[in-house]
Amino acid sequence: MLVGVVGKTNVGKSTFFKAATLIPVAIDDVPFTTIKPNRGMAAVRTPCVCRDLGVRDEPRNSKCIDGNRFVPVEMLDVAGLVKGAWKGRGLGNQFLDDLRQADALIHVVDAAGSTDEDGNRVPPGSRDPLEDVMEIEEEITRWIASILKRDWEKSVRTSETVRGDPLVVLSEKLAGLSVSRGEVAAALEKTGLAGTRLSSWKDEEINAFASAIYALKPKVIAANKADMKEAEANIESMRRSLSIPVIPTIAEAEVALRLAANRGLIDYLPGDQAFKIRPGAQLTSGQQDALKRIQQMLEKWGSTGVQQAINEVVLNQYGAIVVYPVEDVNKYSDSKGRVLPDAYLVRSGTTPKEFAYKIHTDLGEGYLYAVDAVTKQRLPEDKPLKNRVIIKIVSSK
Ligand SMILES: Nc1nc2c(ncn2[C@@H]2O[C@H](COP(=O)(O)OP(=O)(O)O)[C@@H](O)[C@H]2O)c(=O)[nH]1
Ligand SMILES: [Mg+2]
Repeated sequence: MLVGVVGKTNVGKSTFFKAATLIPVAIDDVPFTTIKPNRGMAAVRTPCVCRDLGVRDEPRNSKCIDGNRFVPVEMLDVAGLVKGAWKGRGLGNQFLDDLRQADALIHVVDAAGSTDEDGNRVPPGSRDPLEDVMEIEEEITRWIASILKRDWEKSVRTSETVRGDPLVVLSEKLAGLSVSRGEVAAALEKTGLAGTRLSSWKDEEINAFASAIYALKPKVIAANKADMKEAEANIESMRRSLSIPVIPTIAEAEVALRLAANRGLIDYLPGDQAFKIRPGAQLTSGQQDALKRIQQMLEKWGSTGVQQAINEVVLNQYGAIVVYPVEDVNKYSDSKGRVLPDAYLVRSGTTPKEFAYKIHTDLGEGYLYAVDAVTKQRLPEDKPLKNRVIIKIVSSK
């Protein structure tokens, strides 16, 4: 799965991305610093099954620290969207095209209101971040509508050949946007357009449908720059007005904490509510001051919010579960004896057979049956997997 980090310029997208992946990327005040999309691996933090089972694991595709399994998820840092992007303004459609592949979105806003609509610096408090939320939603919705409107007459004709059912035609048009047929059906229901003929659709119907499609995209708002005093009131007002989760974030502080932890100066895991300076850590007075300030922010907000935003969008909004495939159901290990080597994120509803295909086409094609390693019971091939299941797949290939 792929999480896209979207938002206006200068709100802290690249800082968020760097914090989440700790890949050094260009961080700058200049608009369009991030011209090429950056891809990296972030992680979801989940309680590892190793503690429940009382085993010592040896992760390969993921990390387990103090009983926390960090499961990888791909992340894309997209350059700042600007108003009119859907018409090709700024780097326009390039941003939007990058977003096609995203299964879920983290929409970063400047909660302190310190950047204007084009991402230029303004005194904190002068911009209402709610407007940024609305504008980006508007851009993405218009963009979806513009894709639908391409070759509209042809789509209408094609839809008539499939008994006027728009579902097939619309699904095909949106297939490149990581929008499933089920989502198209849900958007048709929600807008009351199910069962109508495309030939009867005007701009209004197309726009309403595009908006419903965007509403289905799993997303959260990362209310960034929460360290600035102007942010608090804006966060409250966004929470009142929006139906999606608003998570206060301090991306800059998360970068500092992860770097300090990587250098062995502090004990800190992404998502923690506090950190500890390690005994004997050599800190400059500047570092000490910075850590003190960060400590105060953590006390105020509970965390830097970066890990929380990733977890929220992947686990709760997208609905991912964690699955641990193994070879040996007694040792919970792979063929080389590594205990609980891998953890995968898949969307809830995924069946054992679908999961087999996700790991390897051969495993899916040769699928015979699957076993729950804990209960040793066979799992029905068409029943959704449960979160944190440890599964052995038996395949003829
Ligand atoms: N106060 C504050 N500033 C931040 C935070 N995160 C990023 N910034 C600053 O915001 C500016 C833009 O950051 P950048 O990540 O390049 O934004 P992007 O254009 O959205 O990718 C930089 O000056 C960052 O240092 C934060 O959590 N708090
Ligand atoms: Mg950037």
